[in-house]
Amino acid sequence: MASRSTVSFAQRGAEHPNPLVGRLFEIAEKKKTNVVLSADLTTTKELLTIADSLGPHIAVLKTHIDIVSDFGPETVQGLIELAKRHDFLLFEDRKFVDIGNTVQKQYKGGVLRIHEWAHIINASILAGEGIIQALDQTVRDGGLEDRGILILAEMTSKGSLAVGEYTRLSVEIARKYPKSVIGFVSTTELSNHSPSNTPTEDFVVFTTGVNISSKGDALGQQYQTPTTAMAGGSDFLIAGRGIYGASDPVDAVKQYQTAGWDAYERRVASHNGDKQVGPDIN
Ligand code: 5BU
Repeated sequence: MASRSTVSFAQRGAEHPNPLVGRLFEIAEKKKTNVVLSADLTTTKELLTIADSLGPHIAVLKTHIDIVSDFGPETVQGLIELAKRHDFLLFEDRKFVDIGNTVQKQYKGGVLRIHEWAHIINASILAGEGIIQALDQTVRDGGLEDRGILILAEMTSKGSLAVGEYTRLSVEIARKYPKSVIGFVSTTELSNHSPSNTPTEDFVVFTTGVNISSKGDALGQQYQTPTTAMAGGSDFLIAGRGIYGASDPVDAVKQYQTAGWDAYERRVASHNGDKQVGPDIN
């Protein structure tokens, strides 16, 4: 994969064949943020309250909708309304992992009806290519232009088995589904795992495990800072407890926004030979 990480989001959005990616980069440029809030709250009220207060500072809101204890139509309606009001995308971190036939039902149906409201979903290739084929089919047959899949190419938890050949195959499978696979959840850009001859290939890199003040938790989570993630080729920084768990979440999200955006601007500027962009703060 040719590296696109030093190209501006505006240019990448304008040149990208997938309209959802165009919209994502447009939102990021307009709001000057590449923060994805991992809103791992467990009641509808808490989820919608944090989405409303932090919405102006984020590009994407990531949910684990199955941990919301009082999930119902008002949960989804609230998320859709706030996404429109504050202009962010919705990403359900469902981590689909089953056979194709089952994931189609999990994506479209059940009580969660994820396909109806989540712009972005993610899936693991553990079950083989059929899972991506099945989700791709649902995305394309669903008649909705703004849906995209991220492949879980790496994970941030200690001892993760999503490494090496697994990661390389994630990239190869992604290339076969350009209409629906928009990128990866990975800790770095994956250009070295499987080089491509297509210079315009542009997978978006979402990086979890981002935290300014902690190195990890007691259950195996491992963190890096916004700056190291951006230096490694990340495009969008996914942060949860570092933001919503802070004593002042609005203040915290602004710190992540500034750190992420400054690092992005530095990356693009240094490639263009211009070093006069903001200090390296985190
Ligand atoms: P945290 O509070 O910033 O640690 O939350 C991280 C979120 O990202 C949480 O929702 C996880 O389920 C999610 N996550 C992760 O931490 N690591 C990964 O490799 C992947 C997802 Br994929």
